[in-house]
Amino acid sequence: KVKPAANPGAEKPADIAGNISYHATYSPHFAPLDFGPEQAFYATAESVRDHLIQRWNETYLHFHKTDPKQTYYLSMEYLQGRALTNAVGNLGITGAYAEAVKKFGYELEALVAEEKDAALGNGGLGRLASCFLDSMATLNLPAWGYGLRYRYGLFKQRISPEGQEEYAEDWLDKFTPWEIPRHDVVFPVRFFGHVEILPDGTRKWVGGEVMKALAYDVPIPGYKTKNAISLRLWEAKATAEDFNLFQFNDGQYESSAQLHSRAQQICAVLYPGDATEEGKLLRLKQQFFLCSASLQDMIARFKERKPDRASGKWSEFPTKVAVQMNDTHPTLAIPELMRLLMDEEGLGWDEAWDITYRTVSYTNHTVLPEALEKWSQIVMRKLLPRHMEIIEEIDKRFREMVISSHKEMEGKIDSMKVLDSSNPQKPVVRMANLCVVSSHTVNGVAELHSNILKQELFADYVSIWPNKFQNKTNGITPRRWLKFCNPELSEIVTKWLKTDQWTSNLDLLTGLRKFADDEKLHAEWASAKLASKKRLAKYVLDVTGVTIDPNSLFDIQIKRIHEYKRQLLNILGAVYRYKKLKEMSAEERQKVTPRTVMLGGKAFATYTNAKRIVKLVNDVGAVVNNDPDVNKYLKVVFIPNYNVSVAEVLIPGSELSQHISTAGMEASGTSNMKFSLNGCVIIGTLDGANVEIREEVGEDNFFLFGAKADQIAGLRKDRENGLFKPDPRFEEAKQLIRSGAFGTYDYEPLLDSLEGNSGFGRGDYFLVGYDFPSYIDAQSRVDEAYKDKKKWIKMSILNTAGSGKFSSDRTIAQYAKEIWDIKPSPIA
Ligand code: DL6
Repeated sequence: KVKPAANPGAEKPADIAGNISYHATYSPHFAPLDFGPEQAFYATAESVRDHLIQRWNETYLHFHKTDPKQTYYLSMEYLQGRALTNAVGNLGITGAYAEAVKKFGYELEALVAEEKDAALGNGGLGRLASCFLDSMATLNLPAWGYGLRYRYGLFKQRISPEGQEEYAEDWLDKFTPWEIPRHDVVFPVRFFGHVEILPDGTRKWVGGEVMKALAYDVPIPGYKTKNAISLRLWEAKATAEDFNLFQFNDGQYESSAQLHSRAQQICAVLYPGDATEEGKLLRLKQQFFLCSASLQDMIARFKERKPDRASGKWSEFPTKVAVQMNDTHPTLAIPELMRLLMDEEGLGWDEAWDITYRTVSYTNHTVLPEALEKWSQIVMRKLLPRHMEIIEEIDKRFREMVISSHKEMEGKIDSMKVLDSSNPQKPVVRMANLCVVSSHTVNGVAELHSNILKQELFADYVSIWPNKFQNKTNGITPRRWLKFCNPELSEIVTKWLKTDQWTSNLDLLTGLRKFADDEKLHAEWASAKLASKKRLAKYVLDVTGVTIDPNSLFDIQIKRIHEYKRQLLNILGAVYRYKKLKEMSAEERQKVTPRTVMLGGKAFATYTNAKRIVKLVNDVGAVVNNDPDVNKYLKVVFIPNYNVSVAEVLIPGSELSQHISTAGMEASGTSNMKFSLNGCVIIGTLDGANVEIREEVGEDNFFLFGAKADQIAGLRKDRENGLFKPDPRFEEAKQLIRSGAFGTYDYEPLLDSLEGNSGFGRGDYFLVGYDFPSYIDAQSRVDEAYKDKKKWIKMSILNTAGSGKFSSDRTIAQYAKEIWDIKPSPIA
């Protein structure tokens, strides 16, 4: 075997090729004669993995010796995407690997495309977690991620004449080269059972079913550093003892392996449907499985680093361990840490509570009421009887504390308490309340969102804990989202800044501002953008069969399909544009700015209106794109199966992107940051991080429209009182759809949601009608601005120049300092 060099940067392409050959020959997966692109990808990835393992081990040993305080990020979602480009890029060995694979007749880009996306997440929350890991490693922070190893990632979306169809995304179909199964890291996780009181009065959770949590480590290399951290993913397993050999030999195959099949269900899919009681139970099991395995692992490591801790230095725990809960999904970490400390380690309530409170912190990612998790107390008691006891005690003590120390808040206890039993048939645990009550810090993810948390959602708690609430505006990793996905633009940035340091100090981008009028830069910028647009046009042709013109304005909205994100506003705008184009003479049309509107995103399988929106976009596209009168001036394309690697093609090629949620509803958004960083101008509302992006890039370089967050409640009231007068242009757009111009599918339920003054599924809750006229006006300003190429390119440059704040390095440095109290610890 050709060993990987200790310093990967110094490795010669010939040695790398030898190492790839080794993996191609001895890897158990391939016949030696068959070295097609897929096999070449796996062998190359395994060769890169050797470096990652070396660094992972060195980092682990370094942390073991130096025993720093370490953060553990608990998240049910990670949207890692592809790893090869990122790995060689962060290790600084892209050129050497590109040369090495040429020896086998391959281009590195072609091999990269063989990799399946690791889509263990749903949207922004999961991608944020992945960007955070990249920054934690890059900043040399002692920090790890914990998640679940879902067998099937987020579903694959196909578009049929009926609309969106969902298929299992089989990222583990063959295997993933990036994970290391850790048969040495296994913990038991119990479900069901009952609580026993032991003779000494302590309580013990016993019985029920016990599964094994087996760790898989995914090494995360930092950029330009030797440090590599871990994303530790858990898989549920049953043991040989759980296999009933007698039943099997008796032909009872299914019942002989019941626990095995229940274990498989736990990590089968992300967000199993929760319409049924079984589905709800499975989701709760998943959440607990993540929390229990991760906490046992943290405690084991805490003891491993200083063996004398095993005999009781528990007060040190919060000085060595920080646990960040990514939204409420890992809330069970709170009662599980309490249980482990009390029932397994023998601590009393007060000490266990003090440790837990000082250890855990919580990030809120949404104010949408339907997304604030509530779990049935009945289900919780059945699945986790000891945890339910602990939650009851936390709730009781919280209420007592309010009455004894904050008498003035007594009247608010009902909405603040953790347990809501107001409906005796359906008593629930409010997970966000449990998080707020039990965490030392709670943060929102953009200034506006954090203010809404403090002033509305969690306002009552602020008077009890004025210093508990913080803001940590989200960020994105500039490595994946500019350097690697847009090499043309990133070379220009490096050339004009005369340094590539911006990749780890994104604030340096402000240095571009002084060249914003430079014609030479304009020419280079425009040519890089055109190259990315051409690549995108080819991609669109490949996946949809639609030809788009790289000289038209590329206008993109990509995100989960949701009514609050208002893809419906976008498509109604496109319908209105189509109608106006149809009404124009051929001469008039020639003055119009040609535009290609692209939308992409997945609708949750049971979210009917979101699926109707997907269908509408596709139907509008089918008519517009085939209408010879207008298709030189307008195309509407739905990009299927939007995921991280698709975003890496779309974002560099974008010129305008839409972030148009109803103000106050999008906690932050992170694709807005990716677009702006890539020199794309935003059309958007004053919502989430849009507010801060506009401040940074300048008002003139952002197309603003729509109601403000503090107007929304009043506007909804006005509407209920019949005071809303729809703009005729809005009526025209809806009418054209109703006329059947885009087919005979029943769009009425969707359009009806925009009508009426109130009522279930009616009354235009998301204020599409109210914002429509200002949206159309803003789009006209876009058309005018795009005609002035100089002006547009300057806007584009100033967007990139103003993106420094939105690096996840900045965000993570703030978490490290202001919440976790951890410090960089680079390997020497
Ligand atoms: O913080 C990451 C991301 C934000 O950028 C989005 O604005 C927000 O919608 C998302 N939140 C969630 C949580 N559930 N919901 N809805 O995904 O977090």
